[in-house]
Amino acid sequence: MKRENVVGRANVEDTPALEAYYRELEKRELGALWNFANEIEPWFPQPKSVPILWKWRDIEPLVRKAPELVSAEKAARRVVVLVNPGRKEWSAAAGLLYTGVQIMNPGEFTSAHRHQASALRFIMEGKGAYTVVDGERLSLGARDFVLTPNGTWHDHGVEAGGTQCIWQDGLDIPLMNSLDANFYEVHPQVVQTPAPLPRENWKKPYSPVFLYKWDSCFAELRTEKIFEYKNPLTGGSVMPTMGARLELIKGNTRPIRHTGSVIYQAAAGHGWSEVGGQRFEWEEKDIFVVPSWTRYRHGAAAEAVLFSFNDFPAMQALGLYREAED
Ligand code: GTQ
Repeated sequence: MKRENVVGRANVEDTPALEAYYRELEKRELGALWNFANEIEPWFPQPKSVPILWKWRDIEPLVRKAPELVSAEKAARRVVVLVNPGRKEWSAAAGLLYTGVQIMNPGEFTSAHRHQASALRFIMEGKGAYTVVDGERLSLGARDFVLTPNGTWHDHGVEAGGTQCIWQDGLDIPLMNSLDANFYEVHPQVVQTPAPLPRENWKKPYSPVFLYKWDSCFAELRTEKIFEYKNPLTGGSVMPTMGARLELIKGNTRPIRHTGSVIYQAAAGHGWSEVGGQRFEWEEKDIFVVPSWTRYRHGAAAEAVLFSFNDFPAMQALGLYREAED
């Protein structure tokens, strides 16, 4: 039986009288639900985002070109954004998640600001990068993971004696804008004056730990096969809207699908993923996405590591997280 003909689903044929009626409705900013009910109430999630893989070898030359064309100061954030062809309007890499690749030369810095959107960064390469989060200065090395939780002041840069640094930014910008809940403020100083950040009686809805160094995360990953970046006070996700993890891949993972989107970066080694029937061959620094309710699995012949971040905490907070193994 065709879905359109299932009892309880709209199945109305146009007549000249109905068409005239629809024009009358339209003139008054009204609509007839039966014409679009099937679209706005799908049987299961119908993401506009498509599975997509960005090969680092394709985006790297363009990322490296940006500093030749625009200063970090003028750009404010000199970032090449990875935009899903199905979610251009929201500047999303997939679903409710934004991602971009930021590049900074030695001696460059960005000005301090804060916003309602939460940010996280996974350092791809370089020496001497730092970020200042609510006054706390953090030194960033390759494959370190750092948070800029919602509402925290942040600026960043690369020390004069460092090398060109590149990292992946992940933000929940499309979620904030879908909820019409985004705010943005510029700090009174161009860059913050570093100062210790008191941690007693931590009441914030995000992790008091902002920096997760690669070596200790990787050591735990080796034994656990999966490493979830956690808020040590709650054991839950690092921020209220986004979670992040490392996965050790060797052999094939079982196919799964779930609500919520995932943005991956290959952190070490190489392998493949099947996402919604597409096969992606990935190697270090490649970035790919899994849209909501899209079946996927990963594989690697030799040990490989995938970094990823997701919007599962937002889904769970709203009671919308669902997964299936079929
Ligand atoms: O560093 O705060 O890639 O505000 C996009 C928006 C980075 C940031 C991005 C941002 C930032």
